[in-house]
Amino acid sequence: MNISNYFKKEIRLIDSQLKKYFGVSKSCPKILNESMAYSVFAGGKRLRPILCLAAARVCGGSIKKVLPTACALEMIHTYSLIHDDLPAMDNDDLRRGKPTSHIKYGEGIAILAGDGLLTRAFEIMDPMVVKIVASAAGVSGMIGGQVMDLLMEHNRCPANRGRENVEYIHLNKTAKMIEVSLVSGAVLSGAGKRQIDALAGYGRKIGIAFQISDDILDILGDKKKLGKRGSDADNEKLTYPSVFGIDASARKSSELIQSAKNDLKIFGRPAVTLSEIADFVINREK
Ligand code: GRG
Repeated sequence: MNISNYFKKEIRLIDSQLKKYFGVSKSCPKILNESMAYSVFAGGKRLRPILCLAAARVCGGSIKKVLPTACALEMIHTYSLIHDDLPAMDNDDLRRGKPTSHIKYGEGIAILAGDGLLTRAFEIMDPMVVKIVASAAGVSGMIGGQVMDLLMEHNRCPANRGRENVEYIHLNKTAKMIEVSLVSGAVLSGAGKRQIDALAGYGRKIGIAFQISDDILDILGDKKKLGKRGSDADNEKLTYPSVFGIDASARKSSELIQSAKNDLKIFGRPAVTLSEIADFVINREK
């Protein structure tokens, strides 16, 4: 099966499970349920749940067991995007080709939709991985990275700290959630240390490469395909291209992908899908 058909099949599986979490509930206000579902089903690539399931597949795990955690990772990711788009953060009005949550529902509901998705995620994920996911999403992970991203806006990064700070941002804001998507799939599949370490290394590297390619797409990408306007320049963000230039950034992301693919060697032939996902990370148009 080619990679695009593989993605389509996995997205169908993930979406059919995700839908189960957004049925009508007497205790959850209708507008909250609607706003959470609006962003979750706005057409994301589902990269994190796809990686979680791919790790389970390569480790011989049960998809049924891992699927709720895969959905929880997508909920955390979607919460982060809703909050990232708020006026106090990146102030974006378009995401996944649709008006952002605060444009559609107002700021208060958008903040609460994000909060709702984050807490619901911890309700549905497997208790075995709560700690590692919380750590990747938390203050020494995605939130820490986002804080540094915010602090460094409007060219506030000292010239001699560009490399150190952009590496911190990419690792924490983006790569740790991608890494934990793989590690949680492996842990829930009973993988051994060697397998977990290999998937962690692969995840961290494709995660950094993913954010570098996001930075490049923000400059060069087709905004229609991306479904967002690209606000890095307006916000004078500290990005890979702003520190190293576009060519060196593209070279760095290719090197990371090559090295990530080397980490898969211990799995042999069954890791071919993960290897193709790594290529997708830097060849994608959205
Ligand atoms: C706690 C107030 C508060 C805010 C947290 C942590 C955070 C806000 C925002 C982080 C946003 C973030 C992780 C941005 C960078 C990651 C990135 C490249 C996101 C886009 O991911 P894709 O391309 O999106 O996978 P789709 O739409 O395909 O799911």
